[in-house]
Amino acid sequence: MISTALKTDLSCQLLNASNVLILTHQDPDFDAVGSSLAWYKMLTLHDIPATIYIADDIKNNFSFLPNANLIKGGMIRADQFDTILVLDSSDSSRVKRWNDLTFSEESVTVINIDHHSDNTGFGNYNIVENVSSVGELSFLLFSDLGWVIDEDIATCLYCAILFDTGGFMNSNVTAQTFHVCEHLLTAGATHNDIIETMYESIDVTDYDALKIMLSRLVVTTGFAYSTLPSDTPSSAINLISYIRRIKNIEVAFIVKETDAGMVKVSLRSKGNFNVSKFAGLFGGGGHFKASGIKVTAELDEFVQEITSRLTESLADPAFRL
Ligand SMILES: [Mn+2]
Repeated sequence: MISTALKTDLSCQLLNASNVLILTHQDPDFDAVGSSLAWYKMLTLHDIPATIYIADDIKNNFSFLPNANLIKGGMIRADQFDTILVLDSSDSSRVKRWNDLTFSEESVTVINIDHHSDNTGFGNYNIVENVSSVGELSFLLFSDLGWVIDEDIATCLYCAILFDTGGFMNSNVTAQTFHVCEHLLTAGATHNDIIETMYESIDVTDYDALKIMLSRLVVTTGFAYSTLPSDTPSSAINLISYIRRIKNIEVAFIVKETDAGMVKVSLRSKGNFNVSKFAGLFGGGGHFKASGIKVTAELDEFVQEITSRLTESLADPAFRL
């Protein structure tokens, strides 16, 4: 529960802000971008100037979201803003180019709104709740503050929730999630259009990565994984969901080799194994059932290490609820 005092402080800070910078995590997903656009529109409706800055080259699959064309990329100086709103990021280090923003901590107020259990509380205000998505959390804040949700905001928040719940299939879905979605559909989000745009508009080249992933799939006791070499084309498809659906496994993961001698790992848990804690062994983190790792390593060596540590950890009760 967010305290009334915190909500009052938040609305005071935002309503008195002269210029708000909205940021989110690197490699942004629909929760990150949808929530950013929802906050942008809500602040604009309150005559609060706001800018969304995302340093990544974001894929055009977000382009159907209202105002997505206004997202700024490239470089930005943060000293023209008095408030920085960071969404869906467990730590400021998750924001690409955070250190290049060059602002003075005395003159800028940082508001951290997130739903990751390992959030470091890096903001001057920290609103961190264990809900499905920042989309859901943003709706709760808007409605508590009496801020009316228009059709654009409803669409953005609905996409955010839909994505982070895996189309309402993930364990983070609660009765409250559906309650929030009921309000968003009433406010003008269109379920059928959003489903078609997000899930039934796959570019056939996106299947190239899926073919590679499936051809390298390994299923073993307790877990299944695949590896993607650095020349694998990027894909808008949620590849790991294909692995997670295999029966009799507790953990699914994908190790992706990146160009700079690094590997990126996405992990999912189906049972009571804590993949956030496991990712922590490699300096990663995230949620209990969904986490990530990014380290400098060679692909094959890393796969050997992570599979042997996962076998050990699956047998260790310390990694379970
Ligand atoms: Mn999220």
